[in-house]
Amino acid sequence: MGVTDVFIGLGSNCTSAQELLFSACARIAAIPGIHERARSPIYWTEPQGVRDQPWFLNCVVHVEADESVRPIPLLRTFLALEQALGRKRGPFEQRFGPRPIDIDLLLFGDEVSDTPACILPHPRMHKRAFVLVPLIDLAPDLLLYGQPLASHLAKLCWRREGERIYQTEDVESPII
Ligand code: PH2
Ligand code: MG
Ligand code: MG
Repeated sequence: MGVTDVFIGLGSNCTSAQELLFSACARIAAIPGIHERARSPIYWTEPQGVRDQPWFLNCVVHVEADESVRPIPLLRTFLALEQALGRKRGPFEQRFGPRPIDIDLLLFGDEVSDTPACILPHPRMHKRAFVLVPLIDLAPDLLLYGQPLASHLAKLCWRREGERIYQTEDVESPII
């Protein structure tokens, strides 16, 4: 069977965002059965979904998972890591709002899943320049829904200035 290539999206818009991303990366690399392959650069990204909040730091991590790792338990581990790093979930936390850390499972090999517990590929990744740009840094040849990542990016209204990624929401196909 061998190993599976897994891509993970990380985001934070707290004052200590960079430390939180580094800390999350270290904790992900320490998960049994996971081996880190590469980290993208960290980008400053314009908030999507809820516009009126601080800019985010985002990056993508590529890990290899051995056969002992499955997507749903891995998602549970990510939730526990988010909590350990100070994330609260509950009625007072705004969907798409500010957060100390968000750890999203983007791709688990070629697996496709549409259950409430686990949607793969991540359902909004193809609409988000803050995911596609760092993912292209790591895996420029990857296909998503049979198309190159760059062709998904080309459909978005975005621009890059150095490490900054701006994205204007497309009213025809809202990101939410
Ligand atoms: N995460 C969200 C909502 N909006 N915007 C940016 N730029 N980066 C994020 O990581 C992000 C977001 C919900 O997970
Ligand atoms: Mg997210
Ligand atoms: Mg999340």
